[in-house]
Amino acid sequence: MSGRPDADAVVRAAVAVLDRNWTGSHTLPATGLYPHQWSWDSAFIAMGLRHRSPERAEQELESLLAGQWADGRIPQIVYDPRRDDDYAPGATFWRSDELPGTPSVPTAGLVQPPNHAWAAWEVYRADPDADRAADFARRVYPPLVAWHDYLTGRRTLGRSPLACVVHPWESGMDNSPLWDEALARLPDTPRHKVDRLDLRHASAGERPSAKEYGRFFWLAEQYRDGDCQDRDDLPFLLEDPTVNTLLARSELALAELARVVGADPGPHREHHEEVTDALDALFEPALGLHVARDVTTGALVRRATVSGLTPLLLPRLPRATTLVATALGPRFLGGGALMVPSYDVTAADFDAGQYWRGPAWFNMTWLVAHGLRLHGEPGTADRLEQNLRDLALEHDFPEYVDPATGAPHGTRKFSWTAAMAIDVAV
Ligand code: 2M8
Repeated sequence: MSGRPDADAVVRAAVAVLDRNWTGSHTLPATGLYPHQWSWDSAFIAMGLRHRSPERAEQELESLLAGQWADGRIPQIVYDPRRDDDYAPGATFWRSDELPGTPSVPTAGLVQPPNHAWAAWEVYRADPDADRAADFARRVYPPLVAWHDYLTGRRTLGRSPLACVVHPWESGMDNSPLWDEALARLPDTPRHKVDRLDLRHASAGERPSAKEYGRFFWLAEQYRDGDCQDRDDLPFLLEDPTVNTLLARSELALAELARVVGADPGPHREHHEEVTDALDALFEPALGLHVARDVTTGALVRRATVSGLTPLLLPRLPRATTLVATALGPRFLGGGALMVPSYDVTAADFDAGQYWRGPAWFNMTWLVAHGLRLHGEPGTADRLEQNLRDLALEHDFPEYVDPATGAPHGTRKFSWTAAMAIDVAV
């Protein structure tokens, strides 16, 4: 995609953002609002960093893996103890050091979507130093296998090969409408005082509501007080399309890494197929895309969100034609959106500025653009990527934007926005 006049300017500015947010071992999602290392952010960041510094991209992923638990989970957050007063819930909330099988660094007990093996494979491929790349592959393959084993062993709680999330934070799409009904069944009164430290850095209208935060904390408390054990009677248990799509996509990457390190790629390919097939149970014909399944009630959550478009990343997806039509149709891109809205623009409660309830996110647009290219829509993919990098540069790498106007929201100098912009500009 080289040759576009401002590609260099995009890359220069984006690299400056990633340099600014680099701590020496990992990249903060943004200074201020997110002062620790976040799991799926780091994998997206590595995807962009690999073009400028494969070595640093390797360090980014390995610094996250230093937070892995003995049961294989890669935590949602690896805390920087020096910044524990800057984000809630912090390390003192989780007290991970009191549990057996936890790493020496403090972490959250929850997880985030598994895009790591995919990122590791892309970083490996981008590293021109063959010896360094091979060493990296040898070091990261076993912990990445353990991570997938955790998800397929302990997290398949819905009598299906699909992995469950036990908290909205685990989906990465914290206040997505997919979680509304399940959250409504929960108390919003945690014992722990809900510190809204986030509101020092972002306006209340752009963040989850007080009620949502009450429920987020209550649920996190329940999970922590159960020693972060995964049981099929947890109060929040859902199968999410993006989590499982990234699991399936990452299994393909693990198959490639297995080849490199002399392991058997077969089981990864088989698991990829199994999850791809199982995702069909989340397909909702009336909406023309995948939705979440509430394991507690057994019901599908009938809301059209960007999560349900990401199965397009899977090469052998049976519903690909329908999903492409839905992506291009009135609920998402049909009205001329510049990037992919996080929620159905035709829904009565769509809100173009409210976090995961409408705005377009750079990581999700990047994922959907990949999927559209894979399934025969290169023109739309190119247009989305062009808008992605242009809006990123124009608005100082915002966290998310109004999908119709491109107006920026959330924090600025946001790392995965910069990383995605590099990836599409080089
Ligand atoms: C947002 O989530 C955190 C909790 O994990 C928060 O709101 O404080 C989400 O956008 C999530 O996807 C992202 O990983 C995280 C850090 O950028 O921020």
